[in-house]
Amino acid sequence: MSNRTFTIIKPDSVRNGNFGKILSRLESEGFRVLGLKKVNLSKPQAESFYGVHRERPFFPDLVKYMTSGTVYVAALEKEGAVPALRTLMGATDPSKADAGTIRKEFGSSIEQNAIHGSDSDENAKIEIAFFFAESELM
Ligand code: FUP
Repeated sequence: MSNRTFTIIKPDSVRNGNFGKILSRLESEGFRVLGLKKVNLSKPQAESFYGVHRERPFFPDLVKYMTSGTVYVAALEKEGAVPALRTLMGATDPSKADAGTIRKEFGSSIEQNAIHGSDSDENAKIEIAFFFAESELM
């Protein structure tokens, strides 16, 4: 199992002033930040990042939302990072997420759900490489 995962602190979190709180939560749960960038995603970047969902009805709105404001992207390290972050994030729909999860605390809808986390080691590697050169991770 890899020790790396990838996260996006999404536009609603940044707009609502929750970036620092979410980062603090990640750190207190034992994630180390290997790389961090403040980014405004372009439409092609958002379309490509969420390419697996291209045919889904929510795709245009998802792209519009993800390009609606600044995000922070980060590469994180922790033992069993992928499942650890998925558990900490909670279910995609914040109303269905467990108490104490980031999405329950900070998300407002299935679209504006505060945070992204990779769903497999393979995708974590792809998503980290989407935003970071290996030399930028430390
Ligand atoms: P997750 O891995 O929990 O982020 O969820 P998915 O990969 O299934 O979905 C990716 C993103 O698409 C979600 F974060 C939000 C968006 N989405 C919707 O807007 N509507 C849906 O019905 C499902 C997902």
